[in-house]
Amino acid sequence: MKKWWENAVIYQVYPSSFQDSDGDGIGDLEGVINRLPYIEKLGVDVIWLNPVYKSPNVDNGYDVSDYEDIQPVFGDMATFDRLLDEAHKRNIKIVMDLVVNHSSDQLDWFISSKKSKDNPYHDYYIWKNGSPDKLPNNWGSYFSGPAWTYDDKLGQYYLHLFAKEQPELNWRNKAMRQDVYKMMRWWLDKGIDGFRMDSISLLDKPVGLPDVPNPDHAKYADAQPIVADGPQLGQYLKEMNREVLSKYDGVSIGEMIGSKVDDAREYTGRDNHELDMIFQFEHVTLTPNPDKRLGKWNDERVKLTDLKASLSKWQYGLNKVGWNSLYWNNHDQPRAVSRFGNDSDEYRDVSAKMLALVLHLLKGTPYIYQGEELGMTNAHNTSLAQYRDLETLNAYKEIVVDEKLVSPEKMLRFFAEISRDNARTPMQWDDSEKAGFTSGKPWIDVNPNYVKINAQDEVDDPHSVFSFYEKLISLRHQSDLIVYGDYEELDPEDGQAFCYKRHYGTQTLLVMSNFTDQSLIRDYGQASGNQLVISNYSDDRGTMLRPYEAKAYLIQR
Ligand code: TEU
Repeated sequence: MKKWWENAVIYQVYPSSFQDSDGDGIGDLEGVINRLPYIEKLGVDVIWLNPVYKSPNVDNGYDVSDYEDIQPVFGDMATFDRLLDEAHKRNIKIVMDLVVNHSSDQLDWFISSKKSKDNPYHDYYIWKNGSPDKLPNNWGSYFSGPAWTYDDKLGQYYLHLFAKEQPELNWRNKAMRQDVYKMMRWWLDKGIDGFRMDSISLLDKPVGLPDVPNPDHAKYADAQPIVADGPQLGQYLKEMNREVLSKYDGVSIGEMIGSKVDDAREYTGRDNHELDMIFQFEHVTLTPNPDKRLGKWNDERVKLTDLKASLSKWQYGLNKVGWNSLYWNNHDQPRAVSRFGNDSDEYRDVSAKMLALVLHLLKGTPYIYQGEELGMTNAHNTSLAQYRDLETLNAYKEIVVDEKLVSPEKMLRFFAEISRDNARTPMQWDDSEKAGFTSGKPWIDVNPNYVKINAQDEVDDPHSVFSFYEKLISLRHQSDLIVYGDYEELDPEDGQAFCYKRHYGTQTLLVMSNFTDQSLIRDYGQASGNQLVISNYSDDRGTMLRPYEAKAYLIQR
């Protein structure tokens, strides 16, 4: 049976950076409402809203201190209800971000939990007896430093895989899980259309919380290999599905850092009744620094053959037994046109369209991260003062200041390539001051290239990146071949072009793309009288692929 989200396209709104309506320099819900006509014109079906819950904002809202109230800087619940209503009027669904691998340390559950060891909420979190000078194990945080913080009063440590203000929830505790399910129902009963589930692959920590064996790191070990995809995770997801998700027609999307294809076949397998689809991280973590102590901080460009191999593995791996989320960008990843394309003046437009075509003609549900549809680029920051993200700032302190592993200049080069802040610069609406994002001082610098790259210039330009995304979305909405066709990669060893086919009944779609600034010749029989469906060039040169040229042909067998 077909599911509504199989031919949907999802637009990700990072509220802080989308549209400010009250001049405080921070985006808000009223701003999202004001921009619904823009989102509607793009033609997407769903908005995934990053967290807007009450939060101390240590990690830009991924530290929730009240799951059933709105962060005042974003507005109030009445405004959220109006956003939901206005979106539904436009046939746009709203998916919320569910952050239940951890909470804020300001959530009442944690405030109670740390009152005493026998408090009913104590076991909602993960505590270990210990002394101030001996950590329970060698685990490190994604945001630098140890994954443990000591509470003097209790004489215990609590676990946090992210910031110390984000204590891990204990999913072995049934009462805690029931409270999460109750909260989920509260939102679904309001009429939201599903959840993107943050860090959900990390819920089931290994029994005994053992050390990571043979850690490569200087000080703290990367716990992900022994935490992600724990043996109980499937049971928790089945229980969540049974008790909540199965009772609604919403979509469930797991953010599953560390998950492999076999794990995903379980999580998204239709008959397993767990999740509908997942975000996997393989294609966006292909170039970790060879020095493990530096983790992801690197400025090496990915090899196309590695990128293709990863995408193909997931296309083949989930074909007919699961479902992929298709993405290049989100609020944690650098801008794709800078990372995988070419953001020079000469090639930014055409390479942004090439990346869009390659992604949107794959099998799965495509995601567009705000500004991607304009061809927005990395920030190209030159100073540490321009960064806001704690992951970036903590890494600088640990790697450059404390450990002195690399120079400030080198670390700033790494940040310019892959800091999460590259995706968090304000939406570029027009060429007025601050790009029309705010009338105040933006919380993070607007990318100076807004004068050339902005929605006002693109929305009505039939040759713009925006219009190209509109075409791709419209194509998906009218084509079972694009939604359901089987994937076949062509020439995996080709390090310059990414070409593949999609097969559905008697129809075949041939997709060809050039990832380089050179002209190539690639002949897959496309020229013999087949219908050119879409191209990022205005004419067709048959077997020639010009710089960053991408096109698709319908081949009737
Ligand atoms: O991220 C999960 C995650 O592990 C990575 O994306 C991580 O944020 C980092 O970028 C890896 O280098 C989710 C949210 O998307 C992220 O914004 C939050 O900071 C994180 O969880 C904690 O809630």
